[in-house]
Amino acid sequence: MAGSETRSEILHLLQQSDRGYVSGGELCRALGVSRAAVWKQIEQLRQVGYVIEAVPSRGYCLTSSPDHIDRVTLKQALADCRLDWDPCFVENIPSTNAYAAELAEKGGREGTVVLAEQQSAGKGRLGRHWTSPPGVNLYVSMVLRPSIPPRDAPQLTFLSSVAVARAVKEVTGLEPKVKWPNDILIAGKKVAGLLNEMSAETEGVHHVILGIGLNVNMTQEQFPEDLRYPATSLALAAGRSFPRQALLVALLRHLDALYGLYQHEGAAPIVSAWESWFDLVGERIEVASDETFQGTVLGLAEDGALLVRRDNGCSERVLAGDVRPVVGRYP
Ligand code: BT5
Repeated sequence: MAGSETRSEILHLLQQSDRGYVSGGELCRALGVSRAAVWKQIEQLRQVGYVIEAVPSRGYCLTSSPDHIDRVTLKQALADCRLDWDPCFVENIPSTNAYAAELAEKGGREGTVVLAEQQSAGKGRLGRHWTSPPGVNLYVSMVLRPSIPPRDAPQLTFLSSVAVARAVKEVTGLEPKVKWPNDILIAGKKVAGLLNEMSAETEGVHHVILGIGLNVNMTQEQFPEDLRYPATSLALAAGRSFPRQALLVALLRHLDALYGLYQHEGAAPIVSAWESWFDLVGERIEVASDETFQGTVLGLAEDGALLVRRDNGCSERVLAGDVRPVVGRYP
């Protein structure tokens, strides 16, 4: 059993114990590891913020936890999902997307989920950086292997946007909006960014990595000053903190359901679900793509293009770029 699995099992046993204390011997027997291994993992749990008392002849007792994501209870909460989600936890890596792609290249199966406490080189689009402080947010990447042509892969960005919006609304009661192509906003401020990356040949997709960064309990001081757009976290927007695990469970469950819908019915229901979280149809926006121009938003095409009517009356399909409303919808 790997160290992280032993740690997760120890935590689970301590959390489940109705007597409060679990003896070192019981932990060794339950996990089939040595006392030294148990002690080492208890020390590691303490280092990441768990308060675990050790009382001679009684054992270990968990008295306080940080906002932790627990593998065992996460798996239980996802047990009835269509996909067999397989979470893989890491403390600190450059990027969950890069690591998930590495796993996928080595044959990692659909449903592999990489989750990090922090990222040292979190990736945005076009080589941009995603600020990823430890312990407060969700940094998560999923491996999917859809049977679709490469040109359809952008549809999955809209699928994950809807999953994030639904999860945020369900767990926090806040009213998120989606922004084309890959942002989730609350009151006009960016609370989540999505980065989907694909490996494909002409005939088909090998895998798609769905990367999601959701600012959960991040404080104002943790944001850099030079952000492209105003940003927020769920905690800043609501004035209270939220458990990351509940958000992750909701996110994966919505993703599971939407992916099933996508596989059975195609992009149409995903596009209309996305449009229901989008508040710029009929609004004037500025598009920064190959060129910069203004126009009125018509909606989203099934391939993920944003449909915009230019001032000269021509309709434009915008496939990549950034948009912002011309008048004050966003701060
Ligand atoms: C995105 O790019 O919004 C995609 C972000 C995807 C991050 C996730 S985290 C898990 C997975 N693993 C990765 O390595 N990445 C994914 P883009 O639209 O290019 O926006 C990037 C811009 O957002 C930056 O240039 C900053 O201005 C701003 N930004 C950076 N960190 C932010 C944060 N935590 N919250 C809000 N805005 C941020």
